[in-house]
Amino acid sequence: MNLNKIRELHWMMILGAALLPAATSLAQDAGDIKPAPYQVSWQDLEFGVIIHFSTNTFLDREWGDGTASPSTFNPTSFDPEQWMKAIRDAGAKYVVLVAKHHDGFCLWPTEQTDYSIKASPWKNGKGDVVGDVARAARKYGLKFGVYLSPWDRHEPRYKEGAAYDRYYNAELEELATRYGDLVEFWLDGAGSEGHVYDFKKIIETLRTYQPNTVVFADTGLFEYGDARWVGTEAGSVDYENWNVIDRHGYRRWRPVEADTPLRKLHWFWHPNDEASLKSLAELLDVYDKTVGRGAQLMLGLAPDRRGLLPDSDVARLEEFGAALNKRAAGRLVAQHSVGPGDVAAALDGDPDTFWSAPPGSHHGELEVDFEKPVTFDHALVMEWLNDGQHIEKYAVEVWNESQHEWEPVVRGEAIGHEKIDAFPAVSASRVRLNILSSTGEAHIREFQLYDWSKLRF
Ligand code: FUL
Repeated sequence: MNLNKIRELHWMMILGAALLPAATSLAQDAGDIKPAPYQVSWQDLEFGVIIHFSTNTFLDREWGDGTASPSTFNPTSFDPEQWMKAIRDAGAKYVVLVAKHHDGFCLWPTEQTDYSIKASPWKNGKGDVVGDVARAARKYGLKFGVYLSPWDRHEPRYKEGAAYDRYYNAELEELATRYGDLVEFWLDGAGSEGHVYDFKKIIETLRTYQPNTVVFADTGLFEYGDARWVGTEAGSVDYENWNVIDRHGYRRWRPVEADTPLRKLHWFWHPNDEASLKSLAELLDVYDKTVGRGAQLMLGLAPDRRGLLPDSDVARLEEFGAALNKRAAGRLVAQHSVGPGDVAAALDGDPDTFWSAPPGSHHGELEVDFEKPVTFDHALVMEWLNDGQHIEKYAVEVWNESQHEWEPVVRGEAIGHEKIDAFPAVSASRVRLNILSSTGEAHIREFQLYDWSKLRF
């Protein structure tokens, strides 16, 4: 999404308003709002990638105008398994492929237009990028989804509302029926200023075939989406990140996905562009400001004209995955845990088990004790969200032996799927997560401490 997008979406929202149900009839209290099971599963994936590879790759462009000849699309060594190995090694769990970008060129052999790989020289027009990428992703244990740009600068019917809606729906139907389960469907509003789409029908089409796909959409379209755009491409989410948002009295569970490209500002591959590759330190910072703030990280990757991820990008993805693994392996394991209920379930490194504060409680403490003082500078907390996001204020505190009191090292409000807090290194043998306020009893999947600043990658 580009920076004009918020303005564009504002327009879409206004123009699309006639298609929306009356918002007030759907209002609910935030406290009652829980995720759908498919949203919970998707949030557990934490980190995905979005792949841009089309005529733009061959023309050194970011936004094609729809006039590129299909003959420009001709990768010499297309190998999506090479992409998937690097993606898996980075630690990502799912892949969204841009099946059609704004230029309208389709990467699968669609029956809806001639403007597709069928008209390209690649595999003599007999190829199917979407099918090959879907297969490769699953082979590497990654879930698969698609992006289908509503804005279409090639298709003449784009100027005619209803005819284009039928065209777009037919494209979506092909994608939703030919390529197995789709983990996510990216509905991108860029370029759509002044255009009215029948989003109700579009999402109904998707849902007919794909009941569990998470629909990503801008906040302006959030009646139709399951997850929301963060509003920038910087790879950063607000420190206090809530899953339930309220817009004009309409409250829903809409977790954030933050998309940011591996090469700064570039979604497609460009020649002589290695300098824009994000450093490992930048990627770790992005991770901590997205996944570490309870959001989904969507990292943009761009295969080159060979149809391969460049060696530099592969190496950076491997470094990133190795660094994440090294950080995770450094968890300080407590010797004892104190508190009501099964505290050990929050310390065992297994997010499928969790500790619960006493039923109906609005605060609680989860204490861990070490035999000798440990030094740490990061805390990681994961909330079990199936019953809603309950925690609204918390502190991580250390026991000060000489003063005989608990001292906070960090205070915050939202935890959500995962919260990573950084603070100056501190040494203590008793540490606790103090849940100062929660709307219902707190559920903690993990409470972990790390000493990351001394790690070298
Ligand atoms: C944006 C598009 O305009 C960019 O080209 C890219 O596809 C990005 C992921 O979304 O809105």
